[in-house]
Amino acid sequence: NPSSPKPPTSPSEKCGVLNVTKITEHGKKVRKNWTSSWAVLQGSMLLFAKGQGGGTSWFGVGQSKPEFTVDLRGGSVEWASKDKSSKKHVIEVKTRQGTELLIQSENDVVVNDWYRALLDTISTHAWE
Ligand code: I3S
Repeated sequence: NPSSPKPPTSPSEKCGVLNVTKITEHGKKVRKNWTSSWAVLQGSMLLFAKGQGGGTSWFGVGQSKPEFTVDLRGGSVEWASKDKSSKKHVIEVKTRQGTELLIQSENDVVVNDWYRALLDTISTHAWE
């Protein structure tokens, strides 16, 4: 219903540093390339910007191009199975466009927070 009011910001807006790698692009398997990225969740979009020397500052986002952005609408999120990565606390994100990402942090609290936020986002935008 386009006339229904929406809150000004989504409860799932979030940012922080994560390790990320694509594993599939346009439905094709790609080679893993884990990088530390500044991740921003806004609306249904999840954006990654290469950190400036691993920094966590917003200035880095302004200065560097976003590495890539994925649209979470119609996507899915789950805990990655052991065969996807040997790392701990790994989330697998699949998009409707055929991109699969692994996101990870050594900090389990950080990862649990992201897991919840990503699920929120997907359910909030499920009918768009
Ligand atoms: O799933 P894989 O192929 O075992 O992933 C590992 C590789 O990408 C490896 O790099 P090489 O492409 O040089 O083999 C990475 O260094 C590892 O981190 C990858 O595995 P993990 O289990 O860390 O996701």
